[in-house]
Amino acid sequence: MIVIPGIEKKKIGVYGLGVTGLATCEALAASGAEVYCWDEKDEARRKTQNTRFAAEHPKTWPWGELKSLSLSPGVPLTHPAPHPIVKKAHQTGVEIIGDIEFFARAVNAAPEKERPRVIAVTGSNGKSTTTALIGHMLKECGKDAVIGANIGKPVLRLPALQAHRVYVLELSSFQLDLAKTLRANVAVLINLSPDHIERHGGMDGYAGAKKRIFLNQKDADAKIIGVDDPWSQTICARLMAEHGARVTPISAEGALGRGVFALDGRLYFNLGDKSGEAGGVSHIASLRGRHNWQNAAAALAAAIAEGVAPNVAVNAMERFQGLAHRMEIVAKKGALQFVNDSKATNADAAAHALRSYKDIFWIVGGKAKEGGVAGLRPLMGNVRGAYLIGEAAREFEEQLSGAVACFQCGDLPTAVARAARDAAASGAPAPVVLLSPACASYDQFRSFEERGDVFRKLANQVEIVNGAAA
Ligand code: UMA
Repeated sequence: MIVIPGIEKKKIGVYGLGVTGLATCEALAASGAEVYCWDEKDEARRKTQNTRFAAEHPKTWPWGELKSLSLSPGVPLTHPAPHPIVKKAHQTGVEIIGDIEFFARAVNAAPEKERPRVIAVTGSNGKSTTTALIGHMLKECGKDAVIGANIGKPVLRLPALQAHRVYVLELSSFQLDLAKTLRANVAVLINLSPDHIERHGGMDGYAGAKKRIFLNQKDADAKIIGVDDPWSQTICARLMAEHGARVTPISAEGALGRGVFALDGRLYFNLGDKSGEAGGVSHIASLRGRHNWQNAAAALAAAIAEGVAPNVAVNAMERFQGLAHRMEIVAKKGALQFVNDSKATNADAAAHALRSYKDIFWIVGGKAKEGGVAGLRPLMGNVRGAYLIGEAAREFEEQLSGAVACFQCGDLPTAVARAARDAAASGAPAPVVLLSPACASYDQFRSFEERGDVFRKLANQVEIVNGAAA
């Protein structure tokens, strides 16, 4: 656990008691603070029974004495409208921060020689894979690397600060909005495409939150940024104008005069004082597809910034197992593969999987995001059928109509059964039943993880008898 200095006997409010809120309460209480916490759900509040921070309605909090309000990332800060707790904090002059800011304050309070290193990773897609890959490579090189934050393990639950430790953090736009003094020794912005727009009031607000990853960096700190989309390119151009050689552009689309890039699954670095080929990744199952080559290029740039030799870093990638719910092969039945890409909660993310396989039997739908799936029509050449589920099913059928055969399935068990039956009967040499929903999961599941776990279970229950799914 991270101990936060300077908050002993201070009164601090914590709003939202999911994984972030509970970890924050624990760390604050262990650091000597007086914690006031609340969650709108009974079930979440119950988790504070018999703790040092029993939930108490914000109406009774000592607002005049509160030092800070720690907000969970899921609580709206500005859009679509500030949450009432945010308004209350503004009215009473209480600062609003998040768990990442407490971590930053703990790191900033450490004497320079004892300060651990921080690698912060963000982007619209691929940030979990890149974070895990950086952590994996550093560990293989004998470093004491720990990974956390948006990837699932709340930052304040990570092991205590130590000088030799490297904290590799995946940060969301919500978390970045609530972090004010975080300084990353290495900051990575992989890519930008529209996501969480409703929470940031538009693309400008979203990109503004994402570029906060570079906030507070010193000139010598590494600034790594993708240049394969127009929004990241604009941020990169501004950073280069200010910081020149400490900016490392990355690309999976073409060679760069300066930077780290992937060409046909091979990684190259061109960093002024050193340049060359680091090795190939196209044969690594967990790094399949061009989008993963972008992640690999970003991770390689971060490893180089941490002093790892490029060929050693790429060699370590060979043993990277990948993450659950990201193009994860969960079952194989003869030639038929079941791929769980439940983390693909928007069309852009689903596009990666749709480009990576042929003869896809695609399970898609859930709670739709802005823009839907109309933009995926050009990829339907790889798709034999779309098996539609959830709230978005009718709307998606209209958007895909004429580009691919659509089947209304309602729920995931029905979709898996139909897709598996059709895939087994298709005669395709290597058919793939792919769950890549391009949607949030909340209409039918508690989370994308639960949706992926249900898919894994269903896929393993499918039986192929005489070439047909039973
Ligand atoms: N709550 C309220 N009022 C509100 C909103 C939420 O009381 O207005 C309560 C809910 O009842 C619930 C709790 O707050 O009990 C949930 O808090 P939360 O939504 O902030 O979620 P956590 O459980 O704390 O998980 C968060 C991240 N979730 C979000 O940002 C939505 C997790 O990222 C992250 O792994 C975790 O912190 C640890 O850092 C998930 C995610 O979907 C995976 N992230 C988004 C993404 O990757 O696109 C940003």
